[in-house]
Amino acid sequence: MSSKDPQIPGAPGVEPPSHEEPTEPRGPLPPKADQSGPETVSPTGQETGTDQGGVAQGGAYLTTAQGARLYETDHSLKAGPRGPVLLQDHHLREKITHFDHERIPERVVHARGAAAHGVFESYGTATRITRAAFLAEGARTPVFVRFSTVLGSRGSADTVRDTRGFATKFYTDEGVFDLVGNNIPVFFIQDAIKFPDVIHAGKPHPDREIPQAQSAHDTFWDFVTLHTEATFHTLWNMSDRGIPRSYRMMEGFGVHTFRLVAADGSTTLVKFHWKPQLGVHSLVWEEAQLAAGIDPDFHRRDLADAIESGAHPQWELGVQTFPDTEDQLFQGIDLLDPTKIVPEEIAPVQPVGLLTLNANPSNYFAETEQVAFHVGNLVPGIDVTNDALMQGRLFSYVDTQITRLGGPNFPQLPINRTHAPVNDMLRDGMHQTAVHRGVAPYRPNSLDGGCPFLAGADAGGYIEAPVPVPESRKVRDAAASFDDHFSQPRLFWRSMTSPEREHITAAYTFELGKCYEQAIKERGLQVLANIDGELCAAVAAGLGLPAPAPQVPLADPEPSPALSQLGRTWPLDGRTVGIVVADPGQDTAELRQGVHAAGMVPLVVAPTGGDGVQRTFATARSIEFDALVLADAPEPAADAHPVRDAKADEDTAAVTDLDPRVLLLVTEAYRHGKAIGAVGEGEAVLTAVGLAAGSAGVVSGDTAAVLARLTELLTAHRVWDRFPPVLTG
Ligand code: HDE
Repeated sequence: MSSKDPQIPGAPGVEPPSHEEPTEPRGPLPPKADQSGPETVSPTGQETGTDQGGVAQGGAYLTTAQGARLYETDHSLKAGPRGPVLLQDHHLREKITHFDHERIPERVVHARGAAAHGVFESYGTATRITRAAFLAEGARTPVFVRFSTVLGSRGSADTVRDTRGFATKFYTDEGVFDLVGNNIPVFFIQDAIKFPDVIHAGKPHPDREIPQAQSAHDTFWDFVTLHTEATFHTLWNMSDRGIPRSYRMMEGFGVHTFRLVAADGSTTLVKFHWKPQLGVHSLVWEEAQLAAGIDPDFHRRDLADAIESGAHPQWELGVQTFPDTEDQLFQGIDLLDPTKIVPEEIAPVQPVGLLTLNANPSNYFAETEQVAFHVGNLVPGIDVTNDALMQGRLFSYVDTQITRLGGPNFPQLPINRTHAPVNDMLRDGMHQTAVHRGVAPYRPNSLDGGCPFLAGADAGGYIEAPVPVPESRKVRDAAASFDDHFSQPRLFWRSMTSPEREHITAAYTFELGKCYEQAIKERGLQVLANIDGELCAAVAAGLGLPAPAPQVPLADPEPSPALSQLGRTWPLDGRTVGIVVADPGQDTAELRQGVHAAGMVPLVVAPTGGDGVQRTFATARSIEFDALVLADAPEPAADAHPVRDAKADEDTAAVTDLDPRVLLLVTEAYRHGKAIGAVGEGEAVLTAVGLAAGSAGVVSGDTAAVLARLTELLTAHRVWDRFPPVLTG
């Protein structure tokens, strides 16, 4: 046997291989704590035995898919070491063939996402209006939540300007309930038949497939300026809501009006809201753009890191309730029009339960990618309305999932399995994994003893609310109230604070400025003129175009303060504070402990790596931090300080001595409205950057004083005084 012949360990005359891999097989790794998927229950209610303790492999040895143990997997079977590969190499063909088919189609929209497991605890406050068991007092329901962007493909950046999906799967005892919502409470269109139009307009141009995950291009603005029912959703996108700071800091909305059904059969119309305990916060645009390049996984990482560090994000589920009247209007607002909100000041959001995300998925593909949500996954006590957008969605989700997940049996995938017993008569099909018993998958039958039986309301059957259908005639049309496209955008604009208006103005100026077609820019300005003259004039000035006059009467709506993200204070769980040190060996214990004690995450940033250093000047960038602390310099390492030699008493400009990466870190943090603190010698950095202590949100002093002030500043998310009012408002 030549030295090039395959070495079969244990074969007669073959020495064990001498390389550094372990020679004794190890058992599979134990599953990570608290990270298992939903219960492994087959559609027939039996244990499937496919869950092997959270690891892919069930045994110690590498095997084929059929379980035969393999002695080698690095070389194809050849006719001699330099000869051709043999067709009979089944292991080669199995390995390559499976790899060739590893990818499934990405979602046609919402392709880019991140998800987490959690629990929903009901307060019991909704029992008067719904019989849904998971909303009964004290009910605890496992959930899986997937957040997403809409336009980008699977590998696109997280922080692009876009709507975010917020889809929740409740594994209730009465079956799966999916609340497939967004972080924006209105939609671009009033009827699902236009969904292909708005998505084709938003997706990259079909000729060059650019731009990726962006709305700042001609086809998007062509559509939304011609089709003015999109105005309100577009305005939300151009506001700070389009660039959330974190998935943990977004509101969620069911968008449509749903119908709740109580035990006595009475019905109530509701809109669902998710309210984040951490408040609603956003990036600033430059930060979002930087993050798209520096850390395209910014939101995905933030969610996973926060959960892993124990900062479990929470949202309250709430409902706005409306009487189920024949006209389905509430104070003149058409509840069937998904381009309208009902201001919270006239219909308060009433909390009904608490969602906590407490475990990361253990396998992205099996869970986040294969999860399939559907607006039609309803439980007794929750019903749909005649909203034409919702009605189209009731068709679309299963349809698209049949293609994406390769057939009709995707409800059997572990992440999609209900936790309620399943006794359906759906049979066979691609990827069927259940071994159904019995001979009579039909009703009525006598051969299976007449089973399964039907369940009336008393036995928890899902019974559609017997609401009257309006008497009318067939039309392709909508109610006249759907024609008002501008009064609620104006309400939104007038509810914004000064920095929020600035951001909106800058966003429109950027997005329309990226369009090539003059006619589209002009139409964009016309839409803005119909919202507000000052907004239109500011964007027109930025584009270098005249501001048109409004084409509709401009109303004077009562502002809705609930729409603004500013003006309150919020908890700091999971916020990150960068501690910039001059020396990797520097003692930062007091600072780190202080940051930890405030529920935040300290990240030490040093010139080079070292013990206790999480980021170096080469790897750190301001986007990662909510605040910066410039730590005291250790004695006598003045020459290793970020300001290598402040030379305060010499003419040399101190800034030239500052490490340029620290200069960038501090100036970006300042520009993005982040709190900055300097302890002791750290103040020299402020001087070198040209920031006086006492500038808005810049503090100095001893460790305790700096931490106390930073913590206070952070509760408002950003230092809003750094964004001076430009518009008169
Ligand atoms: Fe979706 N939407 N959508 N959508 N949607 C999908 O289903 C659709 C709409 C939303 O994390 C698709 O499995 C139509 C509104 C989320 O897996 C598809 C219309 C809202 C997600 C689909 C809408 C949403 C989707 C693509 C009517 C907020 C991601 C992949 C115009 C209330 C769920 C898939 C996840 C996904 C159709 C509009 C939310 C094609 C026809 C309004 C969060 O079925």
